[in-house]
Amino acid sequence: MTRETWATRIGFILAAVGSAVGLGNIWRFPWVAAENGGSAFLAVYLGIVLLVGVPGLLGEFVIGRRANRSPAGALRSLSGSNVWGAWGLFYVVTAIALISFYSVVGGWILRYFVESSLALAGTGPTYFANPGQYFGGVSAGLDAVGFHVLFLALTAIIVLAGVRRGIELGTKVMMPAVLVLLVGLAVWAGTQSGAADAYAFYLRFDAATVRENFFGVLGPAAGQALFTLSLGAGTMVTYASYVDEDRSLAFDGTTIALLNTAVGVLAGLVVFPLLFSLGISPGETGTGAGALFVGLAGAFSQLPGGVLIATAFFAVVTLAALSSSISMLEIPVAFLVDEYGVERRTAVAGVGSVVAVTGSVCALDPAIFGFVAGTLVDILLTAGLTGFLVFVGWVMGRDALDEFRSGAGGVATALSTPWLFAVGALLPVFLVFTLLTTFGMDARLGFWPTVATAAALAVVIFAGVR
Ligand code: TYR
Repeated sequence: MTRETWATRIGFILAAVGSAVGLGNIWRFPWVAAENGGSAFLAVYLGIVLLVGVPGLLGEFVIGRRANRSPAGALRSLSGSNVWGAWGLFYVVTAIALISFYSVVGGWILRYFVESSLALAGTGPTYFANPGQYFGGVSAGLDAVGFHVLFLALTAIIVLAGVRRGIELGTKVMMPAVLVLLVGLAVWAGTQSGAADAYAFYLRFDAATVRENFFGVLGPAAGQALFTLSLGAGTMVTYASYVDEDRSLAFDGTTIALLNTAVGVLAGLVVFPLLFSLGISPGETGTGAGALFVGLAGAFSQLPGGVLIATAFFAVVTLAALSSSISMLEIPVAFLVDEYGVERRTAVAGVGSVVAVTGSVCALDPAIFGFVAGTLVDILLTAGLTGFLVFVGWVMGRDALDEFRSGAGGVATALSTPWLFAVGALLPVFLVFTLLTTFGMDARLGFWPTVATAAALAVVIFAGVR
């Protein structure tokens, strides 16, 4: 059987944007930012998106398009080494960890969407009445398991339909809807009473805080940047493996990262005015998984037309989450299809059943959920991207340059050699050190001198070898 490819260029870009834009932009970003110093976080985060995210994204693209295989097969076939092939299994595990917690949150959101729609139609219970209590019910017990499975089933149906008729067609419908609704919501949010305060909170640049908090926010900022760009699990390797044209990966990658960042900023322009219109600043809602749900539902309950706004908002989040969860499920599915010739149907059913169970564990146990969503995923994605980049720099080398340049314009071609140094030497050093900060190592190591020395050494060694 011939391997599927994207039907159109815009199809690939929208699928990748669909993967990138998700709960990471709308749900995770506000509370990670609130936990890590607000706008200080935003500044560090934007820098990391440009300097680490985009080059990293291109690293994954180069592997995927070169190999036309999903991550495990790609690493083995490009290197000819079973050790790399075995490391490739890491990505299958990462993808399963990701979708296990992601489809739980997806389930909560689906429930909010369903109940807002019912309330809009005048038939549902008014779930806004006590937002805290309502969220407690949504996020616990069999209710949470049921909606997790439902969300997973929706994801599976799209993946089942294949690359063109499922993922490409689905994201071609979902992404424009997300963009239009989100812009509409942002405009509406701008008319609310709290908007000016919200913008002041969200967009102010506080240089002192950046300086004081730099070390503390580095790890979470890097984690968030990788998460939001869908890096480190192999989604972008897999999606690029369905690209069959010579077009500029650098152009596509930059477009995808910019669109994703724009949606993140836009989501803040919706979320923060809503919270502020109630007079709650994000710091006060507390942080953690549920804060945003409780805060927003509280806002919806008090605003004129709140049910309508709630329905539109949760529609956006549901679509954004779905277009991301399909890109997670596609990783293990493509692995089984590519490496073992398993039929797509069987692969989806098999992986889906596993995630139904692992996700239910997350849904039922808040401690496990918190560990997976907060710590484990950051560690796995950081380690995963490091693996890909070391591979691009040290194993692919010249081939990576060729692949990067194939279809690229003048600017991208000129940047290709610096890019290879970045992915082969600088970024792995950076990522390893952010991993260490996650484990609280920075103070002991004398952080920056060590990073600088290690980076310089890596560049010299890399230049010598290449
Ligand atoms: N980028 C997605 C979001 O922001 C999450 C995601 C992470 C999707 C890793 C895929 C992936 O491989 O919601």
